[in-house]
Amino acid sequence: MVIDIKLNEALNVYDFDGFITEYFSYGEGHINNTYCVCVKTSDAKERKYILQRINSNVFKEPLKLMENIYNVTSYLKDEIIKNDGEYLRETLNLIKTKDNNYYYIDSDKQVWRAFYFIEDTICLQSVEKIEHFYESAKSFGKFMRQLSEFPAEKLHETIAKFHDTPNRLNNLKNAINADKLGRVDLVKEEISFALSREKDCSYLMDRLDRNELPLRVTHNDTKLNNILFDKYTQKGICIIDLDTIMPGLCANDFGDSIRFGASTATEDEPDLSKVHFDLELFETYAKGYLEVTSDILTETELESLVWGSKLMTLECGIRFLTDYLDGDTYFKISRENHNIDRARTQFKLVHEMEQSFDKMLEIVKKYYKK
Ligand code: ADP
Ligand code: GN1
Ligand code: MG
Repeated sequence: MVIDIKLNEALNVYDFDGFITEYFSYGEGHINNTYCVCVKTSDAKERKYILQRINSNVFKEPLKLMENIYNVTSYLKDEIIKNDGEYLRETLNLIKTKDNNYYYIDSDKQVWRAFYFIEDTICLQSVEKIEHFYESAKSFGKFMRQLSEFPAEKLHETIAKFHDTPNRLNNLKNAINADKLGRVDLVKEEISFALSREKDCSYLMDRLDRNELPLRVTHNDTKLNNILFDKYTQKGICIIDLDTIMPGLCANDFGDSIRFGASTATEDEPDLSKVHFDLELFETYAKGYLEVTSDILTETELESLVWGSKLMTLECGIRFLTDYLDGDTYFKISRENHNIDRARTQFKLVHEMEQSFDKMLEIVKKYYKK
C-alpha cells in the first residue's frame, strides 16, 4: 500500500500521550487505509493506536459515518459498563484530536480517525480452529442483541443500497454494457452465472418490502477479520469496522459471516479446487448464532438466514465481478486479476450452497430454540 501523503499531518493532530516511536500500515481490510502507531509514554510505557483514513471513494459522507460510530460506540460503552464488562476491550474507543474532535479533516479534505489499539488480541483471515468460528457467531449475535434497543432512526445510511442485491445486479449490468476495459469477453462464464440468478436476488428485499422481515440495527460487514479474539482465552471480544452499521437484515449479517468463514479457502484463493462450502462450519456458526439470538428471531427470519448465506455470497461475487469490469476502483487489489479470483471463489461457494440448501434449512431449524 502507498503510504498516505497526509499521514504526518494526521499524526500531528493527536496527542498520543507520549512520543511516536514508529508507525506502519496495518491489517488486511479492503477499504480504509489503516496504520498502527506505536508510542512511548512519559513513564516509559509502550502504547499503540489505530489511525485510519476513511476511504472517501467508498464513503461519500464520512462525517455522518463518524457520527454513527461515535453514537454506537458511546451506547455500547454504557451497555458494557452496565454489565460489568471492560469497555476498553469490548468496543472501539475513539481518541480525540488536540482540538477536541473525534475526527480530523486533512488539507486534502480527507477524513481521519484514531482508536485505542486493543492489545493481546488476534485477528483471523480464515478459520484456523473451528472454535473460533463458533465464538465469532456468538460475538456477532451478541452485538446485534446489544444494539437491539439502539434508536435506529439516529443512524445515517453510510452507503446507499448497500445490501440491495437486485441493485448490485443492475450495477453489474451497467458495467457489462460500459465494458470500460474490454474485459467482458474474458469473464463470460462468470457473468452468465450471476445473470442466471436474477430471480433469486430479490428474495430478501421482497420480503422486507412486504414487512415479513424486520429491520434491525446490523453491522453489515461481518467477516471474520472484523472481530478481535482474546489472545489468551481465544474468545471473541470486540467487533470492529463499524463503518457500515445501519438498519438492515439479520440474514445479511449471518450470511456475510458464512460467505467468508464457512469456506475451506480464503476469499481470494486462485486455485478453485481448494474452495468448498463446508457444511460443518455452517452448522458450527448456526449453533453459536442461534444460541444467542433464537429468542428474538422470528420464524421467517430463521429461514432467511439460509437465503442470506447464499445471497450475501452471490452479492459479494457480483460486486467483485463488477469492480473487475470497472477497472478495480473499489476494492484494494494486490495483484492482477485479484477481483476476478475473488468473484470466482464466491460463485463456487454459491453453487455448492445451492446443492446443500435443504440441509442448511434443517440445520438452522435444529438450533432454533424459542
Ligand atoms: P477496513 O474497513 O479497511 O477493513 P478495519 O477497520 O477493519 O478496516 O481495520 C483493518 C484491520 O486493522 C483489522 O482487520 C484489524 O486487524 C486492525 N484493527 C482495526 N481496529 C483495531 C483496534 N482498535 N485494535 C487492534 N486492531 C485493530
Ligand atoms: C469490504 O472493509 P472490509 O475489508 O472489512 C467491503 C465488504 C465486503 C468485503 C469483502 C464498505 O470489507 O462489503 O463484503 O470487503 N466493505 C465495504 O471482503 O464495501
Ligand atoms: Mg475490516
